[in-house]
Amino acid sequence: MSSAPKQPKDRVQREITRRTIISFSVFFVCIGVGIFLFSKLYREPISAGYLQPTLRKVLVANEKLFSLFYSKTRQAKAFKKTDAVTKARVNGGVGMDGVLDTATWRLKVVRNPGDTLSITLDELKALPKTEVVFDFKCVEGWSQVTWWGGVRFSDFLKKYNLVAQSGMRYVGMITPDKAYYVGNDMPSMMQPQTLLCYELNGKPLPQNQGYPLRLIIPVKYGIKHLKRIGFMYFSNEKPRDYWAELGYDYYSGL
Ligand SMILES: Nc1nc2c(c(=O)[nH]1)N[C@H]1C(S)=C(S)[C@@H](COP(=O)(O)O)O[C@H]1N2
Ligand SMILES: [Mo]
Repeated sequence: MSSAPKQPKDRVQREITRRTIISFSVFFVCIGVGIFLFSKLYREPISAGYLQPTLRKVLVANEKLFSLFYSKTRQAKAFKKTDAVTKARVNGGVGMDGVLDTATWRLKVVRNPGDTLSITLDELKALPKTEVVFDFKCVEGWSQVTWWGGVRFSDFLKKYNLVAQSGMRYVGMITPDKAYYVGNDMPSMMQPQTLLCYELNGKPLPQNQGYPLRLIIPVKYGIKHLKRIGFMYFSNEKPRDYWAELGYDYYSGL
């Protein structure tokens, strides 16, 4: 009789011990697996693009997922002109050395191999103008509402008989000195807010913000908005991309 109440207590104690052992085992196995995977990733040779292949695979998977949910009608939130800052921040000066002179500048567009268009700023300004006010976001962590004007990329394609080229997967752009270059997917380029832009706050672009012509592509981070366009081409392969080659996400969508 006297030992009867002890039995359930022992059982409870044994059960607690058993569960504690299981918990700690699971805990240590998890840590072990974590350390193993991390050291495997850490030792992985870094190939093209300054990134471990496994991490690169994660970026590519993300890109596929984003593209899946992307619709042609998706647009960046539009703001009023009065919401825009009067002094837009300047960031990034690769390919922007010296002062650009539009007496000699031409937008070179490779329509087909051996068929390159050469377009002046006045010719671009003669096309219908579109204005866009949106929240410009830089991967470095700042954003500001800015007001831009120029010709819609899709309008530009129609006017210059480049509609067949819009069937290709990418558009590549390069500065005149070839130091900065980006690639953008065609659905993002054809989005109605994407501009070949020549105005900021209703005035010609300042030199350091891409005079005479820059890309404004509101569904992408700032790195994709190439300033001072010199060359444009169309491709089914991913065009070379300055920041993607330094490890950033190629798609860089918002
Ligand atoms: N030619 C050129 N274009 C560029 C860059 C650059 O370094 N060179 N930097 C990019 C980055 S990182 C950002 S955030 C935006 C900044 O545009 P802004 O100077 O008009 O603010 O330009 C993009 N376009
Ligand atoms: Mo940026």
